Amino acid sequence: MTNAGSPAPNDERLIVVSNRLPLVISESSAGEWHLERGSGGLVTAIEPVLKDTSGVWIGWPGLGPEGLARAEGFLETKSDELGYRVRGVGLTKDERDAFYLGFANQVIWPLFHDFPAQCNFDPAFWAAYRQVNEKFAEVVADEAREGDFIWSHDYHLMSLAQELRKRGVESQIGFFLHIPFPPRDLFLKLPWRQDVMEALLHYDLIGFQTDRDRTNFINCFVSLRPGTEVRGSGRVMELEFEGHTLRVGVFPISIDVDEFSGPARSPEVSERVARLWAEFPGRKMILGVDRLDYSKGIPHKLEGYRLALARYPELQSRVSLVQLVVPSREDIPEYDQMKREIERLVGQISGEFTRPGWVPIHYQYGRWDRNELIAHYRAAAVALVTPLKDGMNLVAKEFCSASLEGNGVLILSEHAGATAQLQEDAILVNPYDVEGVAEAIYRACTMPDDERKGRMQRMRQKIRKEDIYWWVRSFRQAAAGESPEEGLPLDVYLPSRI
Ligand code: GDG
Repeated sequence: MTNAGSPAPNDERLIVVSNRLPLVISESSAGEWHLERGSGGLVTAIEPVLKDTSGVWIGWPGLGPEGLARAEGFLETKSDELGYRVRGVGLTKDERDAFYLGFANQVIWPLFHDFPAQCNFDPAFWAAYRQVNEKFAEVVADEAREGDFIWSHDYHLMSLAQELRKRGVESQIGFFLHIPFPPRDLFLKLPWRQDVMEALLHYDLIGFQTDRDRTNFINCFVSLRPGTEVRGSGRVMELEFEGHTLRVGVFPISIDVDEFSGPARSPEVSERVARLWAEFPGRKMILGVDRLDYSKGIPHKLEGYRLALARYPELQSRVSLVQLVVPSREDIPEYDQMKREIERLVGQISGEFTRPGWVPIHYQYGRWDRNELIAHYRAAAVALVTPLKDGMNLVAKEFCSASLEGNGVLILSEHAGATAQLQEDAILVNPYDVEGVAEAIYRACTMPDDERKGRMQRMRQKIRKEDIYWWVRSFRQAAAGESPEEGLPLDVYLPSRI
């Protein structure tokens, strides 16, 4: 894993702070603690840096304050095994409800994903958000030493730096926003827009997924802080306001490519891929993998598929859509309504098109294990990734990395962050345009072999060039005031490329 931490910008200790720890701990009825480790590219890329710098990861371990107090000894022992320290922030059920389900997921998530009508601007949510950010800051401030670099993640922790400064922490503090940053007119709907901007100003570096998000942020910042001087261009820019300099950068997140291409090659996955192909004889598998969320545009996608089958009858019997919907935020009522709407549409497609020997849609609500997911990526002829809005969308990159035959076609929403990097070789769609989606499905399913291979090869190269290790290095370099490692040219999505 040497490529993960080197070249390190310096040997400063890294403190990572995220809403959730990369592990979940639970207590059995016999009072024994159990730990389940998280996986995924972010954890894989950050863990080696934490180990190299004797770093710490701070977050919520899924426990309340009392549970956490009882689990402290267990966490310490586990820290030795992990090779870096983990520290928990215990949250009560009320805090969790108002901070996480409330402010984070009923205010910021819908607003930043262009769904203002889904927002519940309950003032109690904002109060809880501040309070929980203070709680996180208490733990981080207790941990932080001079010379540390504190890296806070995502929309749950926008006030963290402000709370840390109040507690006298002078270390460099960086923030990465995993979700989009909204355009000015949307952000201005937030009743606490000034407070949120003020809070963000206390960071030294803010990273965004795309140039579009950064531009939105700068526009909001300048509107709310007239007199701001905007300096520079390229990957990292500077905002100067009343003597404070805030650096703002573009760092598209990615994956550890080998974590997908490696298992995709394994005998177990290869055997599963062969069985999947046998289950779809003479048919192309179109794959959709989405968390249950309105931002993922699953009903729009199903409408597009239905129209493709109706408008291009030659696709009937020749393609099948495998759609996995992964349970998420089940405590929020709107998510349950959306699930019912998805199931109604699946039923409609099945009822309209199924015939002996052919099932047009295979719908699953659940979670696959990693190898099952990778087998589907590799077996699929087409991936249908059509979020209405998405910070990046890692499924798109994972599909390309596992597409070993190199002939899969990626249909990608214009409104996913991944479009900035993959726009030349994916088939781009506006997910609101059902006819456009239907046409893209037809085009993907009838694309000549050479074209499919060329497009996929170029996308795989790009994903490898700016992988998750590049992402960690370049963010840390920018935070240390160095020029970040060169990546692909900063690309802005151009609708004319469709
Ligand atoms: C946020 C932003 C941004 C999915 N189904 C299964 C499964 N997954 C894994 C995928 C992928 C991850 O979940 C989903 O990542 P996304 O990027 O698509 O979306 P969010 O969860 O909304 O993440 C997003 C991301 O942060 C990173 O910055 O890209 O825009 O919203 O890794 O593989 N994994 C397994 N079984 C499944 O059934 N094992």
